[in-house]
Amino acid sequence: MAEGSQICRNPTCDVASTGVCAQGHDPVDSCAEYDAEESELDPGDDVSDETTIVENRTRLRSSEVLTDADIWSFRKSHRTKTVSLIGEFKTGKTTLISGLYALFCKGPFAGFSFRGSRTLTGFARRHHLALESSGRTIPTTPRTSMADGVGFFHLNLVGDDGVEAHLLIADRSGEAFQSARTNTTMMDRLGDLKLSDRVCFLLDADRLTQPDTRAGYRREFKQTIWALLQNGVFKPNVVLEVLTTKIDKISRRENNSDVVSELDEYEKALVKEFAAEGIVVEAFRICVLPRANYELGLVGLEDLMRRWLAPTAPVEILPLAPPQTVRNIDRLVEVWSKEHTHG
Ligand SMILES: Nc1nc2c(ncn2[C@@H]2O[C@H](COP(=O)(O)OP(=O)(O)O)[C@@H](O)[C@H]2O)c(=O)[nH]1
Ligand SMILES: [Mg+2]
Repeated sequence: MAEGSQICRNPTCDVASTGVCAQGHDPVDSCAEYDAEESELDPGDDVSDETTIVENRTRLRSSEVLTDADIWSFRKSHRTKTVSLIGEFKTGKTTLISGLYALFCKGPFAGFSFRGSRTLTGFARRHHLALESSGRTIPTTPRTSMADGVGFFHLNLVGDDGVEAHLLIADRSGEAFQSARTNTTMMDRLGDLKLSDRVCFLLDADRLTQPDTRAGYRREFKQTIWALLQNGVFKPNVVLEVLTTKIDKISRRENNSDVVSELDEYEKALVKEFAAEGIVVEAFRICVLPRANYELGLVGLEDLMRRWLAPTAPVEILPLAPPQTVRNIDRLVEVWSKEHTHG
């Protein structure tokens, strides 16, 4: 208690030292003589103790894969590029994601260096299963099940020019797309695709060229893209690409050149079919786990990274000037737009 403090107007009351009111009022501040303003019996002490505890706590993120809900707030506070991988199960989506993570673990790649990630555990979980040290005889990644929904992996990278980039890669179960192709009510469950700046349709080179799977797979692959486009699941300026995976598998076949030209033809026909409807789709090839042909090594990943992180043209946000204006004031938007573009 500070010296000279006077919390009770009654000079005979010792409330300041004993906390007991001479007139027996309880609580003490219900006494008319008691001056709460001068009181040093600070009821806020408890609260400030709590505050100290809160300040000393560190919030740990789980660093598992992000959900739709997490990325809404993430995208509001960071400039991000979102890439969605679409492909039936076992086309190599998860392998591609863990392969990219592994490359950035080693060092700078495709003009970018690793700066951080919100999904390190998620990456590590997928990656360790793709390595020999996991105890498996062949490298593989866990199968993503439909119940898992969509999961986003995050990479925070910095370019050689010092520019920071946030990449979100969406991995979703293959079953979700298979069901969406045949049952359009499932499209509602693919709402996250509206966030994607780029969508990659993964085409399994092996399944495409095996005599027993060839016909059905070719048809279904195209149908999936058409079904998604016709149901308007993408945002208007989305970039679409077909990514042929596992090209090591076809490079080792006996009739190798025939198979490669078969793939060539399919890719070209696909690009042409969509172009005829005014839809730009480009085709690229990758190999992430060249276990059918180790000499081939990794294919297409450096270009893929540069492509995915390439700066996009700024979105036109200026309002359109109203047509045929009579009054000068109605032409202000047009005047400002010109100043903005020329200035
Ligand atoms: N030979 C070869 N196998 C691959 C390649 N990429 C993925 N795989 C294999 O294909 C299988 C399915 O891959 P996964 O990434 O789990 O497919 P997802 O279901 O689309 O996520 C796994 O056994 C992988 O090891 C590749 O480039 N070459
Ligand atoms: Mg998977």
